[in-house]
Amino acid sequence: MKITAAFDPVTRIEGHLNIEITIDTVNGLQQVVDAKAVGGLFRGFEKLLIGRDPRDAQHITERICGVCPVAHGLAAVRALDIAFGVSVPANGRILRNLTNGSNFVESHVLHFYLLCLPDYIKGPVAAPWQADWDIDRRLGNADTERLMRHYLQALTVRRKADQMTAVFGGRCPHPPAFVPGGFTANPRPDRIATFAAILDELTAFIESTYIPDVEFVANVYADYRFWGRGPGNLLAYGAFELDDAQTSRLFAPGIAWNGTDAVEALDTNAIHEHVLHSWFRNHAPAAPEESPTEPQHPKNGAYTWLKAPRYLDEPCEVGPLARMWVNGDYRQGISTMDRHLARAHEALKIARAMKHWVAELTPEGPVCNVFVPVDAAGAAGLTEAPRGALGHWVRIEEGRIAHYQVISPTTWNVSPRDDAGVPGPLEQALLGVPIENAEQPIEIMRIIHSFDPCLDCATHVMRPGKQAKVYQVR
Ligand code: NFE
Repeated sequence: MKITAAFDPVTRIEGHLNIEITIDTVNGLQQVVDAKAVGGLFRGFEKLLIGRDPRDAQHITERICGVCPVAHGLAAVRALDIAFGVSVPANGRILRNLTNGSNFVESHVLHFYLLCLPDYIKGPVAAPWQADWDIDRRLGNADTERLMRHYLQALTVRRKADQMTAVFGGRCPHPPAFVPGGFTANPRPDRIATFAAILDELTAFIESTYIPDVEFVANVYADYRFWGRGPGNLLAYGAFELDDAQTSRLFAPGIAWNGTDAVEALDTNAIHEHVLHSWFRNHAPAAPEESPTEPQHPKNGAYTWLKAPRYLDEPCEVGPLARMWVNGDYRQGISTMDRHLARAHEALKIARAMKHWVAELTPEGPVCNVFVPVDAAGAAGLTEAPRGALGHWVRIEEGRIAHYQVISPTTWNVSPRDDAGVPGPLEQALLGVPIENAEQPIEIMRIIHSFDPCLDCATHVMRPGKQAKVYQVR
């Protein structure tokens, strides 16, 4: 029997995501035969930036999200560095890296413990944290209790990581210290000491707790190394500049096709946005520097507010696994569990790098070069957010923002079908996944969560011809 189900909205993510799936029996096995990812909110920041002073861009775009504001501030000022033709002094570059790096650590710890772990352990049933589903949870009491203790520890770790972001960033979320030409915070010795001391604590947690916990769960649920692959194309813009010319980075940019080890150089001209299945006015695939943001709802054949970014017209996964793969740090596989493993090991790589960077700061040294706003320019600010490749494209005319386009990581991963009808990465990752109990399809949630989508809470499941069945998590 064919069953259509909708998770609306998906819980334990950020934002509003609805996943519609069709489950059918193929070769005697009940599995997902179709999936649609539906982004339920129109973002519209591109529209509200038009006509603004470009110097406001980082402060406004940081408000796109409370989880990854740092990366948006960084992408905005990277675009403005280029537009204004201003370089960044060493201190400014390092302070940007440290503030972004601490947000990565916070976000990765949040993701594993608070957003994903409840899919695998039987904790207390509490809405909307965990449903009373009778599903395959494979851990005994001792392991469950240990992981629950670590869950609680992770709350403190997150707070401390946010403190680190605020040490130089000024506050968290939405640190105001990002400016074109560098950063505004003075790396005073006391701030350096505070940052370094918290970093040591967090690094110890990643080494002794986070990585062993992810490896433990990945071993117990080893079958999830076979499920949730997606298209296998892994794309990274690169991030964490290591020199003042900004030519070498902790994570280099690149693209690996279909899970191969061969990494190609990235050509940003090959990025286009498709909107045939999105609630935007139809246009041919367009480069982000010129693609319009004209909402049209309802629209025939459209089902989401997310556009479909494509590289050389192909869907690509972005995120920790893509970065670690492109850089040769993790190549065990592409799957639900590989995403968790790559993310945890990435947290350690960044934490260890931050230890060096914080020692490279020159206390009281210059943090920012003087910039002069220009009347006309166009530029792209490409970087990495915790969830993957992030780009801001800006065009300035008569001293004001004439065009702005943001392609966030989740737009890559949770994109809909493109103009050729090819599903997005998450949609593809759900196809063929065996479902043990269509009433409680936990397999779907585990795969969705592995992408760490930023879109938000309660789950319903619907069947054709029947009223919406709402799973209220009480
Ligand atoms: Ni709202 Fe974000 C990250 C960005 S996801 S969390 O990481 O950019 O699209």
